[in-house]
Amino acid sequence: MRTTYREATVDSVVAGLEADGYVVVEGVLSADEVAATRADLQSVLASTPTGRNDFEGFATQRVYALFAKTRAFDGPATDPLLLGVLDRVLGPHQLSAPVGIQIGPGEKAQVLHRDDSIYPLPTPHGEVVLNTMWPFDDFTSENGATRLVPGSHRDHAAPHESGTVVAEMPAGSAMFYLGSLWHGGGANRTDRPRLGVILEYAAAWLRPQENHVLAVPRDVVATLPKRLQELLGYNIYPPFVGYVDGHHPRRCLQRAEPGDPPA
Ligand SMILES: O=C(O)CCC(=O)C(=O)O
Repeated sequence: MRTTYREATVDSVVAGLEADGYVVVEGVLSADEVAATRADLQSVLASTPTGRNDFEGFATQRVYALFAKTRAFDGPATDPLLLGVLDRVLGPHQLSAPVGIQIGPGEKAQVLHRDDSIYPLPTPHGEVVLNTMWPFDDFTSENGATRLVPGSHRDHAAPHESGTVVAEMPAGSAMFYLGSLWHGGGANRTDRPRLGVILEYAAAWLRPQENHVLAVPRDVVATLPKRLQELLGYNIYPPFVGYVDGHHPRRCLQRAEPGDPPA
């Protein structure tokens, strides 16, 4: 399904995810926001190595620990449409893998995979992962746009390459896709890199892919909005999974002031 940010609702995005496993929402970020984020990411990419294996891509750069390196995704990660869809699809949730992905010229297509296959859960199971891809170049079939297998969230057998569609979309879009949907990065047959960022979320009772509590310095997290702090691990899964010394982990971000209740 394809829609616009102006028209999209939580209901329409959830319905599209149930039907196809993915939804492209165009016009989430303005041209100015795309340009500013791109510039910020380029300075991070200047010192980011290329991948170490076929999955990362030997001609692809990946920016891990994203929230330690840029403030450009504080807003997108807590976008109200996104949080509403996450509540419906996953229930209590957290950031799992926020990663910048710049696919360089000459990169081969990535193997098709499901993002939730890293968790050893019996299949079928309810959705435990929801991913979003944010393009900062127009994604085309030539420059490495993500390939998806529509409907494959209902069929856990590995699909054939011939079932893929290419998620062409303009910079400033956000593509939602279920963790159970088969997909992979595309081959870049152009002479320019393709820049996108994934903000991947998981159910709050799972271990996130990246350990944000170690990846993002605590004094940085202390300056962020409360919802983002929670998404970065300073939260509990009710009733108390994730406590610290018997208390809510939010307390670790609070500086002790005279008169504070004892920890
Ligand atoms: O870069 C892309 O288009 C998708 C990458 C991906 O699916 C992954 O690395 O898990």
